[in-house]
Amino acid sequence: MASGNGVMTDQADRQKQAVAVAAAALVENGMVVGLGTGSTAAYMIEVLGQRWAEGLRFVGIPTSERSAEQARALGIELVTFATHPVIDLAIDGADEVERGTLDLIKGLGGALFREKIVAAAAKRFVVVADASKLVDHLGTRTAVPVEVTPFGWERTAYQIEALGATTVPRRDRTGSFFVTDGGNYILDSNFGVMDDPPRVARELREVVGVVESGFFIGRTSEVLIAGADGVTRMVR
Ligand code: ABF
Repeated sequence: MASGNGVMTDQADRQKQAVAVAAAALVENGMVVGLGTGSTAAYMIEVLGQRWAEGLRFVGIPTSERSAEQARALGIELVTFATHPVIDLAIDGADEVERGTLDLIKGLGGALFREKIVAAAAKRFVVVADASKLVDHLGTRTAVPVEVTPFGWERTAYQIEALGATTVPRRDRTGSFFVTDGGNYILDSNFGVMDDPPRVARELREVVGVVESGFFIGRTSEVLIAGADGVTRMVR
């Protein structure tokens, strides 16, 4: 018999699968599709793989090496910005979704920089998440991942702390610095619950050494949220 946690995990997985199916249904023949990262996006790529096998034809731009590998293994054709600088539809997960604005914190999976380039290139940016990610104010559940250059990261951390955060350099399983696909470090920067995330995002952008932050402000077209009662669509 499954443990309490096992039951919760099964339920969360079912919700992620439901939202993945709803998101994958938005993909049409001929589209350029941004392929997100994370467990919800992975379910979505899996469904797209099934649709590809049934004859759907589109091209994908992945947000991480992980998603690229998964898509390639499913036979999905991948392209780059060199030939496809505009994305029709990008679908990605999130760590927090703010109810009123649909602004996001992303990057707990470590792919925030590529994810942001893909979201910025997309005509339509759809977020897939389970109901636990919905918050009234960003900063409720998670710190803000901030990708920084390895050179001078301590100074960059000092400056982020001067903005009111506590920072923790992200480590991998072996205790070494977690290194992003872009070769950078991540500082998980805890600002607490924020009443003005756009201001914090702007201030972070001014810090030398910051490559990108996990704030996705004003970028979301819609959010598909999976809950016990099915999939709910929230539009900005
Ligand atoms: C990516 O994966 C990230 O930006 C976010 O950190 C994470 C969400 O993963 P999951 O769907 O597994 O919660 O989308």
